[in-house]
Amino acid sequence: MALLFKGDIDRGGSWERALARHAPELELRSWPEIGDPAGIDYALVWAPPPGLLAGLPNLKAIFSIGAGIDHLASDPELPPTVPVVRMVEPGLTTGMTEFVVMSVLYHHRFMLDYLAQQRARAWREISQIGPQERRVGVMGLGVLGQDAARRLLSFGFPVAGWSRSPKSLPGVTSFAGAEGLPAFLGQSDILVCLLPSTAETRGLLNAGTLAALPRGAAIVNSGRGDLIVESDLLAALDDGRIGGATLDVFAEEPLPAESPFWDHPRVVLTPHVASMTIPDSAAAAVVAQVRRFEAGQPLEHVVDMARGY
Ligand code: NDP
Ligand code: OXD
Repeated sequence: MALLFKGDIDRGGSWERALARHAPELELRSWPEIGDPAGIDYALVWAPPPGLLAGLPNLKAIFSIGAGIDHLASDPELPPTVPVVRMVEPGLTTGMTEFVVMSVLYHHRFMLDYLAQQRARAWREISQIGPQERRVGVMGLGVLGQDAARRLLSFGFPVAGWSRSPKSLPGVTSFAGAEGLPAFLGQSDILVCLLPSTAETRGLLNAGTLAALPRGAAIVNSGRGDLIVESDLLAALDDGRIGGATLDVFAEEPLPAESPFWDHPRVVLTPHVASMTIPDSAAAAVVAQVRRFEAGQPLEHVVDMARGY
């Protein structure tokens, strides 16, 4: 049984070692040395060149190295009948929860203001408010959003979530669908975006929806850059309607050198590193899925390509 691997060159070695440790029986073919395409059963990929997967006639499943699958959906030749599985693994989930908790605490504790004061050599206290007075809204209550929401609750923040279908998560107020969006936004002092990029979510945060947030709200976007209309966010940051933003993802990546986000005083930015798939725990998850599938059981976390996630 052979698995094609096409990931990031720098971490290829760690993946090879992890896959060999978890499944010594699996023949690993690292792109571009793919050998006989007809002998490949599974693919584990990030941003494969368009057409690569279409050229594998006996492919049984495609595993995305990331939780997002937009890097696959953009391939016009993606084989339509081969299941696509998104990445769900504990390392990726833990990393995202760390990033979200860190970012929410950063805004909650006025760190953007203190950084500005530090640069101005100003020694001035800002009155602190308790977590119970800071309402956090998590957009996207999937695997990552639910884990982050649970951890945020443990700090004492009132936490709400917004998703396509209603959720019952202990302690988390659930809002769902287009009809639930205005009320959800209206009570999010810190808005965390953990939605996938789909036809329905692209541009969801625009001048109109940003205006529904409480004045001075902060935004943490670690979902996808195209969820936000960036020019609308900049305008809202410039006039103070949005008090600050932590941005890990952008419509264009790498972020162009001329982007005003780079040196905006109310923005913290990171280069799409909110979380990373950890080769060891991810290899264990992929190998478990392959074994399950080979034993005739269904794959988990299969993407509905028509829905986009
Ligand atoms: P899931 O598929 O588990 O969850 C997606 C969530 O989004 C679900 O709650 C879903 O609702 C909700 N959703 C999707 N479309 C809509 C819609 N139109 N309206 C309302 N809610 C919607 O994904 P994950 O939690 O695993 O990952 C989320 C995203 O995080 C990834 O797609 C990726 O883009 C991003 N990501 C970013 C990383 C980074 O480093 N910056 C790292 C990893 C992931 P429902 O539950 O009702 O289906
Ligand atoms: C992603 C990931 O989807 O890194 O961005 O998992």
